[in-house]
Amino acid sequence: MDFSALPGADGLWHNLRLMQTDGSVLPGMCLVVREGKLAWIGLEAILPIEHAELPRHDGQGSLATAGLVDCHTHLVYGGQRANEFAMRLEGADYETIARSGGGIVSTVRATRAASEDELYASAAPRLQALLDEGVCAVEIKSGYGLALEHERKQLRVVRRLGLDYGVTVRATFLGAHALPPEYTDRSGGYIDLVCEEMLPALAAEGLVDAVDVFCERIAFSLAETEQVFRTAQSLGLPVKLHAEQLSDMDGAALAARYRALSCDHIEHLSQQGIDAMKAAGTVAVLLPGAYYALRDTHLPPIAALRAAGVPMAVSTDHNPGTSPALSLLLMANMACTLFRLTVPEVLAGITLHAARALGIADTHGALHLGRPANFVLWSLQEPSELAYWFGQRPVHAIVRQGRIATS
Ligand code: DI6
Ligand code: FE
Repeated sequence: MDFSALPGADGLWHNLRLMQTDGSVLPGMCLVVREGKLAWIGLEAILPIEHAELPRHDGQGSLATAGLVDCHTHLVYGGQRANEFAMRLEGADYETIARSGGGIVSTVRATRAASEDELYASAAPRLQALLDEGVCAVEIKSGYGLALEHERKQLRVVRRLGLDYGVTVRATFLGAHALPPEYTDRSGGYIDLVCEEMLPALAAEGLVDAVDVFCERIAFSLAETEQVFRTAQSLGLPVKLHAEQLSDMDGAALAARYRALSCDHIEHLSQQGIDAMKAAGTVAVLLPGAYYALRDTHLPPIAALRAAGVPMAVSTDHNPGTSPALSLLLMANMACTLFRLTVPEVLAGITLHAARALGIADTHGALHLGRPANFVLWSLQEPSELAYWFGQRPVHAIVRQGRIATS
């Protein structure tokens, strides 16, 4: 993919119905793009004269929104795990499979065996699928290498994807995702390696934008999580957490003490965790794909999060084990159907709040003057249709980083 070969989006995008942040729609709107940035937003009827002669792109009455943001993915990995899907159908559960050498560690074997180019080649079409649905910023985690050279290999692929596809990519180091086989029963030793060697080296190479940990009884303890957070803090990197997915580990409260950008999964989040997240401004990232694929029945505490005013984001959590999903709009539908998010909540959850969960809300997740042009025109009548249809791709046009990226 050569992003720089795509046509520029400079010009007057008119005949739009623009979705506002509260979910309402303004007809007769236009967006002016100059040098790849939003230079004017408003009613066509009062378009300033200096923009009147620009080349025109007729939106044909389509619904315009900010580009979507997928704030939690594990998009770069080797192999796939359909065998575990089959095993779960025969009665095995995720934790049992993980403890018997399958699960994350089996993807680690496949990722270690793959070259950088092979990882790139398998991840690229997955990224393209997200982009084709209007995603303009995406987070991609490491965590299937679990050794310096293999985590580096994953993160280099993440950076290359961002450059080649002209999409904002945030690279999150998830070295503390699972215990690699060579450290069996030596989890303290592995966390020392993560903190003393892997994270400092990868951060120095400019490969890391944030740091995540899987804090869980099949992964890392609260104390180990804190050790990683302290290292991240000393390197000036923001943290996030896979928190309370399978059990309440009190991880969210710890993450909030480190001013985490987000706590993700959170099916078993307590009121104490919610209060701590609210006080710290931490975003709750909901991952209905994993909830669905694991046939989880323990709902995240949506009503309590709503009552506390914790911002909620929704993401694919694309990964080969628990969420082989490549549609953020399907996740939006599932967040409504399974978790009972309202339409305005879910629309903010795949735009504004997802951008906050990545620390990029000053450039993504909403349309504002001066920002790089990232927007989607949808062949839809009203915003609720974004969450209502599933299995459709109602895209009319995509402008990503100032270029027309519609395939
Ligand atoms: N939680 C998840 O949902 C993914 N990682 C994590 O910590 C699952 C990763 C996998 O099973 O490969
Ligand atoms: Fe995840």
